[in-house]
Amino acid sequence: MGSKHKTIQEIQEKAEQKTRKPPYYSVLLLNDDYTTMDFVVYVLEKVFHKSPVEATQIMLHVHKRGKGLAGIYTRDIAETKVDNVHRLAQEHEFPLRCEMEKA
Ligand code: TYC
Repeated sequence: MGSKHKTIQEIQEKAEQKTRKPPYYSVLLLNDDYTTMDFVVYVLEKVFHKSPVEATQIMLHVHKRGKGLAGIYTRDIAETKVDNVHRLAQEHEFPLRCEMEKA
């Protein structure tokens, strides 16, 4: 299998593979006029494992500013969180929206 000696390029590639981090995604909650504040706090506690105090702070930020960060995750986890928020919202007949973007 070729020379037993690694080229500088091979060593650099190996080092890069070892230090490369997975891409992270921000999961954002969007404000609307119909979802109750209590339900948004509930979602932040259940889906994003926030404390009651932090969940309330995030909910109020979204309510006032239109959008807010619920958490940062790798892609698969972020996709699952978005799906879980939309499924819970549908079940409770709220229009709550959630989106992800590259962090
Ligand atoms: N604006 C909503 C209300 O006044 C509360 C709310 C907050 C809705 C955050 C969605 O992501 C949201 N009932």
